[in-house]
Amino acid sequence: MSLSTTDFDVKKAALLDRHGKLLSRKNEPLWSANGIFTRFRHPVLTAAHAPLEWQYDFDRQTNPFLMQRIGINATFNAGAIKWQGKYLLMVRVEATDRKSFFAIAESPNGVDNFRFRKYPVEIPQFGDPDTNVYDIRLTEHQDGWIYGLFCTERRDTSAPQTDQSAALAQCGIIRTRDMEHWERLPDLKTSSPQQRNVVLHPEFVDGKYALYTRPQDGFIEAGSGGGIAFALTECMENAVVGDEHIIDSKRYHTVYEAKNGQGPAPLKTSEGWLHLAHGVRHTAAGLRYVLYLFMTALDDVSRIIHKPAGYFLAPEGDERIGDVSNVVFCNGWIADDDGTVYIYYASSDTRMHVATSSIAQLVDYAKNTPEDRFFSALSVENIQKLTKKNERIAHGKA
Ligand code: M1P
Repeated sequence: MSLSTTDFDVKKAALLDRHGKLLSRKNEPLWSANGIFTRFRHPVLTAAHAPLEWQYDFDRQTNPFLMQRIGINATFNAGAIKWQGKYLLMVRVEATDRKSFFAIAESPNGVDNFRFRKYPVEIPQFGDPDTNVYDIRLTEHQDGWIYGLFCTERRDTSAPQTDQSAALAQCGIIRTRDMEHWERLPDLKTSSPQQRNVVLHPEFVDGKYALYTRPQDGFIEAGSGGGIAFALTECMENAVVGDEHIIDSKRYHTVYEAKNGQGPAPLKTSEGWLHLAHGVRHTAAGLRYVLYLFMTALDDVSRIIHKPAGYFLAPEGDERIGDVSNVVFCNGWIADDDGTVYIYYASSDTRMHVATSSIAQLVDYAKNTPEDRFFSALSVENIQKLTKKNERIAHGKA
């Protein structure tokens, strides 16, 4: 028995009503205990934000029970850009068939009211079709193009037929001038068997395009690779890198001991380039992904000048739970002209959040947070130094 016309219309109205309310829900800043950034009460995007037209056939004849025909599983790991006065997220949307694709969601204020455009982005194919695409980094380059570097994943055909999990990750490249029409360029060529988290630097370096790469041996394990590397290519139309030199390596007993990866394209400040990255460590419960921040020099973008110890932002509360729990990941941030920075991070490969800060706060954090000295006793020294200073202040002796 199908739904009566009235029931069909009532159910459709209820779906539209709930969806409309979710999309127009106001967000609000939460108390910032660390003073470094401000989290917001609600995620900015969830699977439930996906347009209903992507999911339901609203024809009563062909969908008499008004059932969902295409399910959306998650919205996460978004690239970001301010475009024509709006805050745009190029989101990794994952459907229930496990395929990820990109879709652009726009907000007038960067913290709520994100709405997906009518259709997902159509990525032109180049050569071997992409089985899966994800984690795009948008870079407004000095050359006038907006580039999108993303991970393109295909089955590893050297694996036996019995192994249907072996995958090869490489860096796909698209570009646009209007955030509507995309041109596909050949995938980046590197000597690494696997490549993820590749990011284009926004300015030329020695007249070349500069890339942050992440060479790795296996699909999950970084193996002998790992570490954020820096490399140059003559052009983007046929991007090839030879030497990838590691500028920020994985290191024993840190939050990036297993692997790490550059987040979004770095932000230029008067004191250096601000970088956000993710660091991964092993725990008994599996991998834990956190975000950390560092700065590189204006006269050498590959030279780290400040690197606070440990994480900048780690999964908290509900953020800890999702398809891949205990993960935060960021591949998009936006710096406004007034210095406000919108940090778009995903939690547990499931949903998107925003945290706000400012260039001034982030630079202060990078410069004045103690660096990792790699031994417990030295961490204690840092705490003693700060506590003694506060003791002097309390006694009016500072
Ligand atoms: O599941 C956590 C993340 O794992 C991968 O990141 P990385 O290559 O740095 O380990 C990616 O698949 C990423 O999309 C995902 O969020």
